[in-house]
Amino acid sequence: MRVTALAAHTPEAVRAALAARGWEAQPAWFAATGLQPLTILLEDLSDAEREALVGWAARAGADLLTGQGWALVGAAASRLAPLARADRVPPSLASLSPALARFLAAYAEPPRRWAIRGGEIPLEQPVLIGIVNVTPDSFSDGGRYGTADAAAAHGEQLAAHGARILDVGGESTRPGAGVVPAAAEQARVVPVVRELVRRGLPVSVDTRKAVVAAAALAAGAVIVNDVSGLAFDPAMGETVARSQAALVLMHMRGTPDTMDTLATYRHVAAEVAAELGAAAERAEAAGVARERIALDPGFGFAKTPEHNFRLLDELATIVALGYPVVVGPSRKRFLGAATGRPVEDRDRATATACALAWERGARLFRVHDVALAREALSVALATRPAT
Ligand code: PMM
Repeated sequence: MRVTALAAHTPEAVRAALAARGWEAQPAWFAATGLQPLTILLEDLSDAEREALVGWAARAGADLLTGQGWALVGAAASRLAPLARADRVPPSLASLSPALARFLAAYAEPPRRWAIRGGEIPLEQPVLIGIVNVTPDSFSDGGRYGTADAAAAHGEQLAAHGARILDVGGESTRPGAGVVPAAAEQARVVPVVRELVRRGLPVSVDTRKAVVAAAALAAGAVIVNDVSGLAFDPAMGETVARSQAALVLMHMRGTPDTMDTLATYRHVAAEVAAELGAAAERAEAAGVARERIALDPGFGFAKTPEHNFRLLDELATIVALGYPVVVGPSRKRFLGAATGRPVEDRDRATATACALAWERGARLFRVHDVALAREALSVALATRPAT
């Protein structure tokens, strides 16, 4: 007998093994996704739920590690699936079905498009978001594009390098930065948005403030990128909903001047996923359609380098929420911690982080050096096409 260990971290190896042995494409893919091992973490479990879970795991042949109020369940996706079905789940475990059903659906059918105002962005290929900062003090490129014309020309160059979206920001969010008054921020971003829109480029506005977002949307922006995840301005959700713009909800805690003291997590991936899930619920409650929402783990915001690396490795936990995932590692401090490179020499590290993030399910990449990230992502795409 000959024994080969397959690369079972994705269904691809099993699909290919079945295809090589004569299976048709469709059944091979379904069988491969069913065989895929998954692990779910259940928290806030009552004693009765935990007991029911122990019984179920023994019957289903699932692996279970459990403690007070929590359980880790590991099994093939096909074994976990009955727990997501109202007609199959034991009654005492019914409360876990809706979340598990969403997770399994996101895993089997990840979003293939992101709806933006007036159109949609396909997600089969990496989507590059070029950074156009019009701030005098951004940590990596502050003060370089002081006039609307210079900023727009820079944006146009990023588009020529492959940026599908240009993200215009007028308020630095580097650690310790204070709030820029809305009028000043608006005066910085609106002329640049207008100029980029005039040149036919899709624009996202990077702001936490509803009035700035509204002014940028009136000037033709199609996406709002809110680094506070709707936590800063209570009017933001409705402003975005009214305009039918798309919304990026980024994770952070506190504000840029307090966030470094709030980088305290027991289990960073689970906590960031829970907080982003709550932000998405707030956005939907404010009227933003689910298909217009994208999530971003917020590298560098209320996170130590170790937290950022853990999150990058465990990005699939955020992807499992079922929304398109954006990442913005560009030139950030944690990349300096790994490479020893100063901020102006972190574009290769950024491109590498993007490739790793693609492999874990991210689809949109907010970067300064679009050409380099695109090159790294083309290798990642060839290795792992979007499912
Ligand atoms: N990072 C910065 C600003 N805006 N938006 C999203 N969605 N994700 C990010 O990671 C992010 C962001 C800070 O970086 P910059 O000063 O270089 O723009």
